[in-house]
Amino acid sequence: MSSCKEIRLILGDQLNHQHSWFKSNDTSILYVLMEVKPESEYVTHHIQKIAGIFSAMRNFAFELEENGHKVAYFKINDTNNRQSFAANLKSLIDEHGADKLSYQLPDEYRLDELFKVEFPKLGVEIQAFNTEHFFTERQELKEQFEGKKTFLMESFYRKMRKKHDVLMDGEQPISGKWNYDKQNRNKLPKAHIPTTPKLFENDVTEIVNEIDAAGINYIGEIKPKAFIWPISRAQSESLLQYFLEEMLPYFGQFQDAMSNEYWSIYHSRLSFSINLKMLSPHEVVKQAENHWKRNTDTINLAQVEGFIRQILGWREYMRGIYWAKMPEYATLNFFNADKKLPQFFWTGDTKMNCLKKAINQSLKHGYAHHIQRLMVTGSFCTMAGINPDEVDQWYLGIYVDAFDWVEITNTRGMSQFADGGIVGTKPYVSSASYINKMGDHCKGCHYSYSKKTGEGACPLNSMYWHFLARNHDKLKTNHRMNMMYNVWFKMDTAKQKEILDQADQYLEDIENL
Ligand code: FAD
Ligand code: DLZ
Repeated sequence: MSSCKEIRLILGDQLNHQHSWFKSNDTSILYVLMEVKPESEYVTHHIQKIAGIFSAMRNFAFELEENGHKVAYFKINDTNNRQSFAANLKSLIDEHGADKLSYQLPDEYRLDELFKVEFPKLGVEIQAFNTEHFFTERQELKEQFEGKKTFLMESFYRKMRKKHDVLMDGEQPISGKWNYDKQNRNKLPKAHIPTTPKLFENDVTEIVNEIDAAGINYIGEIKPKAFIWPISRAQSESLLQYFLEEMLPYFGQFQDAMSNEYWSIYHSRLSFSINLKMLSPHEVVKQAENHWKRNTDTINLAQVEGFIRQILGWREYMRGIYWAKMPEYATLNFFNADKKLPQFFWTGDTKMNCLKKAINQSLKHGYAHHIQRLMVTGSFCTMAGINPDEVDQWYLGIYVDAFDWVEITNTRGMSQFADGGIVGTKPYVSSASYINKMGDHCKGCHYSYSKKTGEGACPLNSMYWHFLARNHDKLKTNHRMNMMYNVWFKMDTAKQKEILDQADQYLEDIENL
């Protein structure tokens, strides 16, 4: 039996080669990673998410060993795998006579609490370490907005730009402007063909077979011999380089565009790598800024600012909200929405073309870009009054990048407005005119985007007004909603009734839309 004084736990989303833990080699330290069933089953995950995480964990463990570290790895079907973090750790502590357990702070509240309760029972010294991943500390956002009613992302973002000296000219933003959001709202021009996304062809057959053998329930499709997501730091780095060279010149401009044909347009598809910590947000932001500085003739500031805002701004802001507001945040339901998520979210079988595309590509790739998540599936659920618990379960399961801290703040907060306006200043809901403005989904759709009522009217149109009308009491003091309520109250009552009746009809028959 080899003895190790200290056991260090690494979670499936803590694959950070740059962590100070790995700066030197120490044979009295045993690193441990484990595939355990409860983590695969707290929600029904997409098969690509489970296979991607297990593959990346196995690669990480292999690379640590190659670098001279001692590693224990529990595969999902190993006979000695007790399928729990604490039970597996206990057996390692006993086997090695270790007297200390270290772990990196989990990003998820559930695990953070679990570890605080279970680890002290193991009878060894416990030490928690920072993940050394984020720009901010867990409580930083809370402290910044102490005593304030709202947490404004824009003021947080500007502070971050200054603090980390990103796109700055002294104390001022480069070129004098902080935000180019308004320039980032174009649809794809007619003949425009976006750059092909970089897809890997990883063979994950063995892992998928093991997941099946373990009897883990999952959703979605996978091509096990050509798995498209990056499963190592090297692949993640090459995806980042590809993005900088091929996609960044158009990123901001087409950030909000939607398309029948192109499923990721100019989006980076880096969220899986960043959330697993195979890439650090610092290096992604710095490399984007430096790449822009070297290529100002081909990349304008709006493109790079749009990208950096997502990572230095939104991503850190969402994490800050999570730690400021959990665990209550996971229970918020501002509109008291209580409907069930329609079955077509699991099959893609709907006549609404925008939803069909977004759901089918999510099942196919475990991915949809931000506007699909926010303005297609998200907006539909908000307007239909779906219970946010069900909406959260769907988003947390289906996307390869979905982890509670960033899923729940985006879904329950930004998308469903179930937090009553902590993350967003107004609900993100849209009628068909927005969908039609930003892409080509409405062309060839079973429904007509220009009709509010009657045969073939797009359900989104009447649902939009139904949502506003039934939630007037909750939204009437929100100044950002004034314009839309003015339009609604100027409509004659017969027209209003026709629209509400149409929406009622659609909502009653929601499974068949
Ligand atoms: P890009 O468009 O290329 O953006 C670059 C990077 O910016 C992303 O990789 C991501 O790290 C970061 N980013 C962009 N927007 C956000 C945001 N709103 N919050 C946090 N980070 C952001 N993101 C997740 O990582 N996990 C989730 O579970 C998740 N769930 C979401 C659910 C809903 C309802 C909505 C509206 C958004 C959600 N997002 C989530 C945010 C965003 O949609 C994804 O980060 C993005 O689509 C990932 O694709 P990408 O890497 O191509 O992003
Ligand atoms: C999502 C996930 C899955 C499916 N499996 C594992 C696992 O077997 N072992 C592990 O350490 N982590 C896994 N994860 C990630 C965790 O469930 C959890 O979401 C993150 O660690 C929270 O930040």
